[in-house]
Amino acid sequence: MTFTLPDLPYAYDALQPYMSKETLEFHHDKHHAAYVNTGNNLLKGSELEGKSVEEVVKGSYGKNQPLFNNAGQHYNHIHFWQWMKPKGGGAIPGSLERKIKEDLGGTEKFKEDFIQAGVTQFGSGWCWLAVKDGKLTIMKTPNGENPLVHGAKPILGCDVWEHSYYIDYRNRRPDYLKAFIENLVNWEHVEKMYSEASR
Ligand code: MN3
Repeated sequence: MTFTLPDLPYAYDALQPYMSKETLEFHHDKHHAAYVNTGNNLLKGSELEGKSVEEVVKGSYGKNQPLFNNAGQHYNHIHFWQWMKPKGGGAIPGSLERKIKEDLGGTEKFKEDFIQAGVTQFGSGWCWLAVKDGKLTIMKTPNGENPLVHGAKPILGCDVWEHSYYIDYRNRRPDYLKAFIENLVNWEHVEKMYSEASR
C-alpha cells in the first residue's frame, strides 16, 4: 500500500478562529503532503512496501529512521485532522469521561496534564492521550514518534511542531494547546478510538 494524502474532513476555514485557513493550507497541503511523498519514495523497494501505515510505523522504528520519520508523521497527521472539528471541545462523552476520572484524576486534571505534556515536549513532537495495558495515560514524544512504538494505542494527539501553531499563535504554544483542548477536539472520534483500543 502506498501512502495517500487524505482530504481534510472539514473546510480549510472551518476551525477559525482557533486554527486559521492559512495554517491548515500549509500544514495539510505542504507538510503532510511532504511526509506522504517522501514516505512513498522511501517505501519503494523496502521490505515494508505493501504493509499498512501502522505496520510500516512499527516495522521501521529503530531500523530505518528516514522511513520511520515520514511514516510516523503520516500516521500522526491522518488522525490529527480527525481529532479536530468545528465547534469542538466541550463535554467528554460519558464512558470516556469516567475512565479519565478513574485513571487520570478527573477532566480538569487531565486537561492540565495534557497541556503540560505538550508545553514540556522540548522542540518538535506530540503530546498524547493513549491506552496502555488497559489504562489511559498521557505521553509526549519527539518528532514523528507516537505511542504505537511504545506499546500503547493513541486515542488523541496534539501536534506541537511549530508549523502547527506559529502562524496563529507565534511562540505561545500553551495558548495553542489550550485552544486545542477547549475548542477543537472531536471527542466523539476520541471515544470511538478509545473503544477500538479497549477491545
Ligand atoms: Mn504537523
